[in-house]
Amino acid sequence: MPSRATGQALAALLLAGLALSGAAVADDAAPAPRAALTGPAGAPGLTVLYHEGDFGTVLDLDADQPATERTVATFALPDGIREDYFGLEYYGAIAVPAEGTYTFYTTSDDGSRLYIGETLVVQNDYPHGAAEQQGSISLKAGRHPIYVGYFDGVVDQVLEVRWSGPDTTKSAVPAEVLTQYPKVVHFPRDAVSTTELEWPDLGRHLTVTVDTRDAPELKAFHEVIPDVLRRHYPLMLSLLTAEGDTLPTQVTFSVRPGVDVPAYASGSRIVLSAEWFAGNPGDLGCLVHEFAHLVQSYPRSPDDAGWVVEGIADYVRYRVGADERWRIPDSYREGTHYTNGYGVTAAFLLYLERHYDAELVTKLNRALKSGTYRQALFEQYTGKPVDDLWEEYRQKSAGGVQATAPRRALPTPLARPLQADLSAAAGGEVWEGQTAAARCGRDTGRLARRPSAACPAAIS
Ligand SMILES: [Ca+2]
Ligand SMILES: [Ca+2]
Ligand SMILES: [Zn+2]
Repeated sequence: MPSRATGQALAALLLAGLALSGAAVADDAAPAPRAALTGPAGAPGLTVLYHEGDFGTVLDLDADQPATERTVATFALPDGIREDYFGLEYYGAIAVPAEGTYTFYTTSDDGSRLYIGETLVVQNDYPHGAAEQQGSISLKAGRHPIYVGYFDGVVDQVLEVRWSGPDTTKSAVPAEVLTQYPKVVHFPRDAVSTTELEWPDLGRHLTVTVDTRDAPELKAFHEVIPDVLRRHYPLMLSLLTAEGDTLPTQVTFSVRPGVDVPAYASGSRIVLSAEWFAGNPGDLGCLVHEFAHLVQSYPRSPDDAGWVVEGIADYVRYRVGADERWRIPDSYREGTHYTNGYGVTAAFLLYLERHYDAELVTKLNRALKSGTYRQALFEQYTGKPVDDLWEEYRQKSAGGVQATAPRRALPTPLARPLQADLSAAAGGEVWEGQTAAARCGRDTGRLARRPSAACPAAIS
């Protein structure tokens, strides 16, 4: 069992992380142009390392043993490589004709990253279809180390590298400006941690991998995330599982920049938005919501069940209470409907458990797991159609009836001091159910929506 001291240490770690990220953001002075390399230029061309494997990010390439190493003229997919599941690392030096700001562009399918020296200039990493990203850097005239890492998973493979500058319009980087030079880019290998969690009395174990290679400001998550699961997984199991269920034994949390929802679950991976969690490091309930999807792992849910799936995930989030600032509606809110999912549905489910069937969510969860869920089950379990139940909830709670049931007590005493510190760190903001819905990508909100990353699709 973690001690109270551990909780305070975690809070301190998180606060240290916040201070770090604050310092990084504040440093917005225009940097001096990067100094050029000295000494004689190397032979023409670039070195390219060819890797074979199922890489989810360019960051995986540095630690992998390449299959081949050769010299190529410029950035183009070389001959003799496979069509899927490979990676390439190009490195050398690029000669810029005059001092100034240069913009680099990569178009890639799947991910790519471009560095000048050890500075990340183009972040276009992670699995995706052909897409262009760009970035700029101020350079002195002369040669500068350049590195482009690229990987392809499946389907199409595309890599194009362009640049533009004071006297150069946007065009492919030509072979004439490229010469050989050693690789200077290496990725952190200590930013991926694996924690083995065990609950001997439950006969359960879980391997938790946390990857913050692209979010150094969130390194406290290597302790925070396993701690959230260590404390809350038993209650999640009691809410969502029965004897004989197949349960996740491994989960990877990847913190990535450029994810336009706060988090989503896909397979055994939970992808967290680096920007969201840098601003909201105490949003531990979001981790619970996403991990609930892994425990749910419903087979094929009917198309009209998405709201129940998301409602149950937020019901679990509420019952677990990992984040005390997060609230679900405590009464009907004008304009909401039970099919909204998330906190709105969670509050409705709590109302139904209080007034009709204390085991309602357990039963709905079992039906979803066994592929027998249908909306008529609400009537079977409560004696009333779901629309009638909602109308009743709407009218009663307009009269002040509270919908919420008491939360289960937190399993350890460390939650409160930790949460108090986290709340203070994030400005004491209180998140509510409606906002939480936006935060899973289903509704408009602070972050743009991306239906493909929405929770129901990701877990189906
Ligand atoms: Ca391919
Ligand atoms: Ca591809
Ligand atoms: Zn969700």
